[in-house]
Amino acid sequence: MMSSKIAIMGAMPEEIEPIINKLENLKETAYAANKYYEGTYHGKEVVVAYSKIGKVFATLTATILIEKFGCDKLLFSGVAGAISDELKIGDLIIADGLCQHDLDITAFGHAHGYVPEGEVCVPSDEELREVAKKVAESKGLTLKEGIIATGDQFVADTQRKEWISKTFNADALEMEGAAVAVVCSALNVPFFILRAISDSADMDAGFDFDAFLESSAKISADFILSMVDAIEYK
Ligand code: 3QA
Repeated sequence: MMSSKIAIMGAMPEEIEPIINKLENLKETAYAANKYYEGTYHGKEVVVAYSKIGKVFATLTATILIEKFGCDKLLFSGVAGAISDELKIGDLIIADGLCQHDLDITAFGHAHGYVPEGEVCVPSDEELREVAKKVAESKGLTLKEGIIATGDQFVADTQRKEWISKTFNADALEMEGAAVAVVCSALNVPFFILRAISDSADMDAGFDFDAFLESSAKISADFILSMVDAIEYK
């Protein structure tokens, strides 16, 4: 059996606290103006960090988890704004692909989210998605699978949300997923993005986010820990 080190990443402290609280053999390392938590969960090695908000910080943290800490899988846990009407606060969505809704060189005739040598939509690892579906089944939870749109904006505007919906066919939006996807895909590291809904990216989003960040982050974190249990090393 090959040993493995699983990165677990969030953007905000609230998104990773429920995970760090359950680790054994915890060791904290300060690096690159951030903190990285190495430990074990039921015997499996994990490294946990929150990046801070947005694509740039997410890129930095994902890269460090892989290049400095040697993680060979990355699981992201956090909250998101819902686009799909099917998604209510507390519901879980996994990304089958991630795109950057604020990446725009359309002045040159390119599609939204596209730059040369990039992809509009970066697919997540299929095996990890299968693990997630098994975990959901065993817990009796509904998992939606769809496109997640990422951008450096907290969206609290129905028009912007509608535009993202029709341009990218996205079901949820957040501020880090696509950055993690670009890093992991370039470095050939299987990755998985899970989000629990905290708001609906509309007029009430700011208020809902504050009210549901903690509870939704916990729903996502608990699911991710069950995934760590379910991941089999080969
Ligand atoms: C929002 C967090 C960022 O890491 C992206 C939450 C949930 N709802 C969203 C929405 N639009 C975009 N993203 C999201 N996360 C950071 S702003 C609040 C910071 O409070 C996903 C997400 N509607 C800091 C306290 O001042």
